[in-house]
Amino acid sequence: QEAKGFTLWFTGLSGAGKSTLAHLVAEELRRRGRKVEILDGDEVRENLSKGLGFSKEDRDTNILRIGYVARLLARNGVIAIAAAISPYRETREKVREANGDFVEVFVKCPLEECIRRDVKGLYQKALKGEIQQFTGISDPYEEPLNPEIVVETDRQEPEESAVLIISYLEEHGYL
Ligand code: GGZ
Repeated sequence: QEAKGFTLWFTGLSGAGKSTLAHLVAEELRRRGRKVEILDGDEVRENLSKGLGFSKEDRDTNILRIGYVARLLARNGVIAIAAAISPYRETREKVREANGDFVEVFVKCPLEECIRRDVKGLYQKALKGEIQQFTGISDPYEEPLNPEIVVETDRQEPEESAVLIISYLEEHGYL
């Protein structure tokens, strides 16, 4: 009997560490013989969501598309890992309802730390007004109220956060 798929959903600010964690967790899950796909916001936006912007409507469309693909994968035994800002609580909840087995990971990092890291230089541009509707600067981020898992990337190494996530999955019968 094939292992059951599910949706592992990373939400958090740009630069909080969603992609890094998604890849670390994916690596460990594959090591355990599981099938995994990563749906990363900025990659999805080059393919499935090409042409979408950052209005609430476009972000919601992006998130519902990612949720839909994750659903198709999960029902075929794949662990679908989504890593997208997904700033709107209600939209994340819609995906949760639609997908069933859904584990929300809040990748928590203070805005100040994301600005300090500024891996891609986007925060500087947003602060100067060169990018509009930038999450955390000029656009909202609604923190999850009851995420299954919270990792604090300004206080934990990525490896520690990954271990917490894997442990949660083990303890709750996903692995
Ligand atoms: C937020 C933006 C924006 C604006 C470009 N707001 O850290 P990154 O660079 O690589 O990831 C961010 C990505 C956000 O795409 P998502 O699909 O995750 O967003 S959402 O879930 O809200 O649909 C960031 C970059 O695109 N980026 N402009 N205005 N992030």
